[in-house]
Amino acid sequence: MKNILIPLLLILFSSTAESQSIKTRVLKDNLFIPWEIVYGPDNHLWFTQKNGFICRMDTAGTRTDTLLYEPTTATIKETGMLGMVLHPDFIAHPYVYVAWEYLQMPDSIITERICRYTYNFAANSLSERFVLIDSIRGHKYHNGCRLQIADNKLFATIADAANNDNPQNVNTINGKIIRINLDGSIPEGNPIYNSPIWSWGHRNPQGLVYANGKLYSSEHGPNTDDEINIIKPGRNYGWPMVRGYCDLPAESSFCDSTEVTEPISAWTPTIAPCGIDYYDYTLFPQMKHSLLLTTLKNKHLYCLKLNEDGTQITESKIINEVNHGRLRDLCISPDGKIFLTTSNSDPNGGGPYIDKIIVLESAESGTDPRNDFLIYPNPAANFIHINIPDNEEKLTYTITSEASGKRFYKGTLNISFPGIDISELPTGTYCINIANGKNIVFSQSFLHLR
Ligand SMILES: [Ca+2]
Ligand SMILES: [Ca+2]
Repeated sequence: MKNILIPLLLILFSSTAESQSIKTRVLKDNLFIPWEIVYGPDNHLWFTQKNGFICRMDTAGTRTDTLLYEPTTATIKETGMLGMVLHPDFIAHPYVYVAWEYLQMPDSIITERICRYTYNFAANSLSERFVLIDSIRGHKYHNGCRLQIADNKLFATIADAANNDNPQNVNTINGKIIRINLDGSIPEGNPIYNSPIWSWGHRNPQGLVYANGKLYSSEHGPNTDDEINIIKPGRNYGWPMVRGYCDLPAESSFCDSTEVTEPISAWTPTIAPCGIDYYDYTLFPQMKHSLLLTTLKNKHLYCLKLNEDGTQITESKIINEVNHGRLRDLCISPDGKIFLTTSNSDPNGGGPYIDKIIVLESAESGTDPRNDFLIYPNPAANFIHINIPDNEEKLTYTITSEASGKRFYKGTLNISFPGIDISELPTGTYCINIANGKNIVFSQSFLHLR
């Protein structure tokens, strides 16, 4: 009996220790297809909406600001304000990269561009549009547009624009994944000289994440064979000659002659895979070292466990707690919470805006740490923003030099837009104290760089 009991107890113990139950919560409602969501270094959620908006929201969902609206955004079917990524050194280079479609006149041709905007911390807005690539052929279906930055290079998925001739033709960037410098120029080391093309043979890749030294993508197949691929330079991913694996006779001969790279996972029936991200946090230990994948058609969040070196998927699980219809994209906060966006509104914009941002939290966690004070950015250049909890009504602040103890500023916070212009402060380390009456309720150091 003893011999049986001990292994049983070990199994029970290890399963509870390795798994954390999940609760979902709606953070924001009444959105229109938030196509991309990014967790920013300012501890805010940045998201696009397909109808031309770029927005920024605190992680409690209490305040959402429109940073930019592009009125020329095309919104028919799959076009719109789509992929977005922030510069990896955002405080020094507050650049936001976005891929979107517009109608090129006079013939109303659906055209895609990738451009960069600059975030102004004081004004809390985006401006200074700088175009990196323009005149990419778009279509009402198949526009790709997922962006990712790795090694200071911008990767973008460019779909086939619903034309099967594109993916195997290296004279067009449609049906490709491209790699460019952060100023739009073509980097050295791309597989084709003076071309942004990094890989080809793609149909409509809708997810892209860099992790484990690898670039993973999700891709929509036709009526069969949705895929997860590991993207390598100069490789052919097969479309339209190959769907999924090289497993049919006609595919095999093409695969042998052109060295097609097969996916690491394929789904038939299709699931319509979309945004992907890499999870390696302790909050949900059951998801450690996995790709998380949102899907549109079958409306699930997938957890795809990777093998040790990240080259294979060893297990695919559906996160059953997520039940909010079609899922478009996700991001993960540094403390391991998962933020999802839905895609249930009519894509042409004709109906009500019913999309949401959902957060996955630990069901065991108690108080919500996000309803706390927070200052950002840190280091700060000209302006610091302050997150304040919902229930605060009147707060005062002081800013003192940590080196000399000299007090530089004091005042009353504007509760509806709490922030302080610090552009006149000398470079140095300061302490901000925030008080409610005579009680200091928050105190933190920050670095000011002029
Ligand atoms: Ca393929
Ligand atoms: Ca196949």
